[in-house]
Amino acid sequence: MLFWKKSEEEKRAEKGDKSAILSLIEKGKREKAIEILERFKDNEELRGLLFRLYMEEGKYYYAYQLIEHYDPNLASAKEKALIYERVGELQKSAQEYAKLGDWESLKKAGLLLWQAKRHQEAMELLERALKLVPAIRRQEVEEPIRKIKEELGLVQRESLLERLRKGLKKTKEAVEFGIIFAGRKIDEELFEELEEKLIRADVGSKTALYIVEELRKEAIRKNLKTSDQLTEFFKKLILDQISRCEATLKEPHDGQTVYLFLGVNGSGKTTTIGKLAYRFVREGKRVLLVAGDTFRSAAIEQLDVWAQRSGADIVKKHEGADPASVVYEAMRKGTEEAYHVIMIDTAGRLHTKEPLIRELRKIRDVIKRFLPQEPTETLLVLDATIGQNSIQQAKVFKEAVEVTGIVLTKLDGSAKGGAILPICRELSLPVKLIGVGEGLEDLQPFDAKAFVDELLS
Ligand SMILES: Nc1nc2c(ncn2[C@@H]2O[C@H](COP(=O)(O)OP(=O)(O)OP(=O)(O)O)[C@@H](O)[C@H]2O)c(=O)[nH]1
Ligand SMILES: [Mg+2]
Repeated sequence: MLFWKKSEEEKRAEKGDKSAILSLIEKGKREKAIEILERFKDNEELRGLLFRLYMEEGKYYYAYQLIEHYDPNLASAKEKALIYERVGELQKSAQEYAKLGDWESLKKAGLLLWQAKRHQEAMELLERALKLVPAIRRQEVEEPIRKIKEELGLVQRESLLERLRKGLKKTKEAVEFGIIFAGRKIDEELFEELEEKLIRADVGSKTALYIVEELRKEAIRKNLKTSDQLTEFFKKLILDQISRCEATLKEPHDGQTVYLFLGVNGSGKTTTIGKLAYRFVREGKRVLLVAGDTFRSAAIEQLDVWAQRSGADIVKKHEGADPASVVYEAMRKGTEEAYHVIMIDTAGRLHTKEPLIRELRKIRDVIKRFLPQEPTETLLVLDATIGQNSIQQAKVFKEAVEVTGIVLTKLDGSAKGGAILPICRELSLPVKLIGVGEGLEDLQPFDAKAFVDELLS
């Protein structure tokens, strides 16, 4: 009886009976409903229904065909903005966002036009957004404006080196190598002072002693009189310690590239993901952020803000959700919708060591179930302000999963930049990125030579 009723209903639906089609949808037979509705695109009412289904199912390209070839009035400005964006019609999308008029839509429109290389129009929209944006979110609009001005040559671009210089300011002020090596007499006092400064910069006492000993020997060997004659040798000693840790981030490859981020609370994982997302989106990649840190709702919200700032998409669940299930959903979406880059944020509560290790392994296994070769990078994020103390933390993460590199954050806020020496030696992991500030562009590759040159300039 039931079976008969069902097929009767389907028969009516097949003939374009709206209530029968609605009933199919209600029963979850959405694909069937879509298949039927596609034969009735000329019927205004059914076309509207088909459009709704396309939108709900995320079939933007089909929705796009409907509004382009049948009826532009099917979609609201907001829907059109989304559809055009998804099919890569950046200018059209921007036009629709601009119509909405609120600051976030204006910003979005500006970013899209910028991506479409229409700098002047992008600036105009962003300037409009700037007039409406609440004070605490102002930076989100100011940053792209500054960037566009840089690209247009209207303002001087801040170089990597300048940012690194700012980033190492605190460590430099604490050690003042410049003064020590400014032609002072070579004597015991000099070596003692140098050793103390090296320790203050957190290079570790053993390394400090080793470096000073080597300098002493060199001074005797070459009968040197003033400290400036030791500068190059000192640089070389430091460089010897850190150059083997220099490595660059593996860039996104064809297909989906997954980056997994580990690290204790507050080390800078979410911020680093945000900065990288910003870079990848600017390079034209589709980026998916994954809120795998479900421990605090604030952590999820923070990643959400970064997704908006950078123009990436996000997969998130409620606070307390199983992180591996968030990752599962993200991997499904990421592979089905062919995102280029998937970046996974995780929680790092060290006081629960065993559960933490289990959780991280579970996340890794979920990734591998979808993409056996991934993650391309598993990055351990360490906070430079706690210097050498981060080494112990790092070991727990290394025990959990295979770490491919370190991101050393907050160098700008730290006088312990020297900790990079013991970090490099004891963890035997390459340093792939360094964080030198809170801005979108304050993340850079680790260039050992530039690092040492800056520290000693
Ligand atoms: N000055 C400076 N601050 C940074 C840098 N990287 C991160 N921060 C700041 O450090 C704080 C913590 O960063 P998050 O990205 O929230 O750290 P997290 O690892 O995600 O922390 P939880 O989500 O609490 O586990 C934030 O206030 C960031 O703005 C950096 O390179 N320089
Ligand atoms: Mg976080």
